[in-house]
Amino acid sequence: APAAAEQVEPMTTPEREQRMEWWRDARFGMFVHWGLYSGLAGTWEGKPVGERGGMEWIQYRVRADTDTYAERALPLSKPTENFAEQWAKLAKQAGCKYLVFTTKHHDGFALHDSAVSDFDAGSKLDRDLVKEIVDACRAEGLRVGFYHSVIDWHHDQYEYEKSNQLPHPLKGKPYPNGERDHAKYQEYLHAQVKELTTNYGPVDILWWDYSATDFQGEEAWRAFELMDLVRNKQPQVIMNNRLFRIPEAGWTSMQMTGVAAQLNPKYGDFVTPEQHVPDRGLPGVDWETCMTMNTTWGYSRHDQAWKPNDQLVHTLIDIASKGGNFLLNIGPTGDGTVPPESIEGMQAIGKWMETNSESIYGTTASPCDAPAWGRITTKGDTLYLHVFDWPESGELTVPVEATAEECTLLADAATKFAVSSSDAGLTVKLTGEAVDPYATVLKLKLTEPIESK
Ligand code: H79
Repeated sequence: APAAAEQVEPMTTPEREQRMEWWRDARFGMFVHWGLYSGLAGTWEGKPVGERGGMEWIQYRVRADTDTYAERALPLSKPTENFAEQWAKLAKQAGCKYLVFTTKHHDGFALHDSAVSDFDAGSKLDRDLVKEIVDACRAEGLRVGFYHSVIDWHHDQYEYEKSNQLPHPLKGKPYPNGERDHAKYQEYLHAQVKELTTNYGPVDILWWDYSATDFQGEEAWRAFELMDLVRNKQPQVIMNNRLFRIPEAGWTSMQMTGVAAQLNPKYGDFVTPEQHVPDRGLPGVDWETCMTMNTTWGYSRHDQAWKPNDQLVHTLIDIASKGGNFLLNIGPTGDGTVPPESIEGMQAIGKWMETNSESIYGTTASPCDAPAWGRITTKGDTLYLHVFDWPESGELTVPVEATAEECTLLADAATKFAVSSSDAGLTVKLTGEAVDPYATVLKLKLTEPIESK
């Protein structure tokens, strides 16, 4: 955690506070990685490219040029007629309030029907997959976000030797067609983003990915102009800060350690720790952990390292107890089918949410450090006690200075527990057993509202 002296008041505006409201209440979203890599399924020339991680990076991992990659991947990319409906229904069932999907990943293949490219679903699949997905989300009442890669391995003017840090399948090899003019790539990037923010109705989130410390912001993407373009088309949109990778942008774009604990909205509305949950949140900094259910974002038939359901539920609760959002990924196959393990995991969360979502939606961080028995979320004068380990002693201590009004089971308001107070805080006297295999939630009503930490 940063030193106290580094902590400064976050900068914000009433407009920003207003547009962040739904997102802060939502707490839970579904991420979807689907692209040409999905059909390849982590396999190249009949062999697994690896067991773990990053199969949406398969083109890079085998160092394929874009023609070879596309030639092999395209025949394997055939979304079913109702694939988008399946995704949206699953998100809804899981209790997600929003869905963020890849409009373009690093391989450069655009899922919409783009007038400025022929490396897109319109040209190659005769479909507008962005429209199909957006329509499906709206039909389920979900907010919708566009993940858009600013890195592009397909565009012939993308200057891949500019950064030492950003990988590219052709890195170290000469440019196939001589000189490059990165400004032309920037034009193309802006043009596609203009299409995406003009032709599909309201867009709730722009999820940029990603920058390196040696290639970012203005130089790499004409970032401020790009953000302005989006904001002008979509005044309510919120954006992450991955167009940048500088200390002034607050917490770094992927990890949340090592820089000043400030998020300047000039660089984005929220920060995005990837594949990890921070030890604690920071007041006034909006953050969202994105995570996979196995180890890869894009589908791989070789990755079976699925996280167990209790871990998924606990992670959602842990994040909420620290004031963050959880963006949990699925990687559908080439025809858009969601892996059965992902369906199971999402449904397990959904089942838990059916009874307990009141303790997640619209809550803020815990008023105290995480106790050994579980996690706490806050809503005004109410604490939600998420009991991961039902204590043998029959007692739960909540280390807060407060007075209790009553404590009930969230799943059954008729079940009440006695609460006593001492120097250690409030102690709940439990009766019976845990009513949920993952987390039993108690609703502890206080006599006064309490502050989140
Ligand atoms: O879209 C997902 C990832 O592809 C992208 N962001 C999420 C949301 C991303 N994750 N990590 N990175 C980008 C940074 C790059 C990591 C790498 Fe690797 C380590 C690139 C090369 C080595 C992972 C492992 C990818 C290939 C091997």
